[in-house]
Amino acid sequence: MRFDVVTLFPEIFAPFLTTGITRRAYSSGAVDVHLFNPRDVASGNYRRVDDRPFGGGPGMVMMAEPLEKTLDVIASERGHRAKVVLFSPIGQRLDHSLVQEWANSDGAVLICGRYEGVDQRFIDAHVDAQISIGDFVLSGGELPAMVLLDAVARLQPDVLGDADSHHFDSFNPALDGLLDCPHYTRPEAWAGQAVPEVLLSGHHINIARWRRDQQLRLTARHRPDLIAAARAAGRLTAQDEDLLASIAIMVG
Ligand code: 9D3
Repeated sequence: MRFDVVTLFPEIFAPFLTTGITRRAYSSGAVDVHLFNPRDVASGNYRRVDDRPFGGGPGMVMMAEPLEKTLDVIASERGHRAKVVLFSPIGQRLDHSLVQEWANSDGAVLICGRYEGVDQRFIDAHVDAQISIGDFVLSGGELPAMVLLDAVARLQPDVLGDADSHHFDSFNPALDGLLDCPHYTRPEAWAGQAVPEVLLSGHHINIARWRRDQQLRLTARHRPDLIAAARAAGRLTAQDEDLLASIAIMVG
């Protein structure tokens, strides 16, 4: 798949694309990322990409023209017009199911807004979808674009060391939509704290049950909405329900 990222700050993507377990996905072209700076196609001596808002108010607005010219450059490279995504605080909230949809796609053009926003006429003319990563204010769409690319890249076959680690991720339906259990590694004792006995026992059935119980406890405490969703989807066993009932008794 191919993602074309439109950003005034392409240089902040370089270390992200060449570091960590996702590097292979980018360098192999499984997730082919191309960067475009609208300033490169902006006109005039000053190559303006932003201007003051009509009607007044604080901050600047990204101009439609340099963004549209950038889409033209991308379309001629690709040989067709791809879907255009704008990262914006008013967008649809990113979650696992949306990541999965983009991971199954052949890519898109990702537009990173800066300043107060983008001229609405460009959005009306060219933007197919808007995505937000949550209800907090960032200074632009670059981090959200990297968030989507990272989440998509790690879903590619052969990206994770253990070929199917992501089958066990929280929020993946394969983990029944529960939070992950705690993890421990060497040494067996650290800062006066031992590793839970069962993990050292070699008893795989007991280990699996302990991990499942931990998942249920953590999820019940921190994300009761996910317990309700797992139950509604028929993903909880009778044994799971017994464990949850025993927690409820302890609590109240
Ligand atoms: C005062 C109105 N602000 C809206 C909350 C203006 C504004 C602030 C920050 C407009 C754009 C931005 C820059 N943010 C993004 O481009 C952005 C974003 C975010 O701020 N939070 C979560 N997801 C995203 S996706 C893009």
